[in-house]
Formats: sequence, C-alpha cells, structure tokens
Amino acid sequence: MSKTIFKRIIDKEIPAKVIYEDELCLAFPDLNPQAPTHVLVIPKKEIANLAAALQEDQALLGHLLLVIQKVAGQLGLADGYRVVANCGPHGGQSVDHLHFHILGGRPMKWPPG
Ligand code: DGP
Repeated sequence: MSKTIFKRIIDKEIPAKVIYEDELCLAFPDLNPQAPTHVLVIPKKEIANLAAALQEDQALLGHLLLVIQKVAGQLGLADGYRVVANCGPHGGQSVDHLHFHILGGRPMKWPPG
C-alpha cells in the first residue's frame, strides 16, 4: 500500500512547517486553511482514522487531545477554537491517516455542513 501524504510528512519526504513535535505526534499548518488559524495534529503511528483506533491506542488518543490543548495555547487561541476529526467518506475525510484539525481565529458556525 502506498504511503499517505501525512506518513510522507512524518518521514520527512515532503516538507511541512512543523510547529510542535514529540515522540508520538506532530502538528503543522493545514495546506488549505479554512480559518485564520488551521493546524493539523497527527500521530506518528499509522492509524487510518478514529474508527480504526484500537484499545491499545487509548493513551495515544489522550495524549493527542492534550497536545491539541498545548498547541492551541501556543497559537494564542484564547477566545476558543474548534477541533475536528473527519472520519470516513461521510465524515469528509480525504487523507487516511488520523488527524485532528484545530480551527481558530474567528467564530465558528454550527451546524457544520
Ligand atoms: P481531511 O479532509 O479531514 O482528511 O483533511 C485533510 C487535510 O489535509 C486537508 O484540510 C488538507 C490537508 N493537506 C493535504 N495534503 C497536505 C499536505 O501535503 N500538507 C499539509 N500541510 N496539509 C495537507
């Protein structure tokens, strides 16, 4: 199976402006921003999406949420932000590697499309 674009970013085969990295994950701006601030947080482990996560990923998933909190603080999103994890075709997922969108810098609308 060919690598996803995010696996290629993890493997440093294609560039990304990484704003946070630790042994489990990294964060970088989305190529196609939908808000003044739009950052992706991805695990280094290859997990296709939330539906594919396993019980053994419990600590990793918790870690990702706390990294989101940390990155949002780093980005100065004191007025709040939205976290999105698109999952599967109906979720609008286009890259089959688990990722969380952090969207901020403007008020978000609800419901999403
Ligand atoms: P989703 O639709 O939830 O699967 O979001 C995938 C996001 O990934 C989409 O907002 C655009 C972004 N994206 C796709 N390719 C690249 C890339 O090469 N670099 C970066 N930084 N973002 C990418």
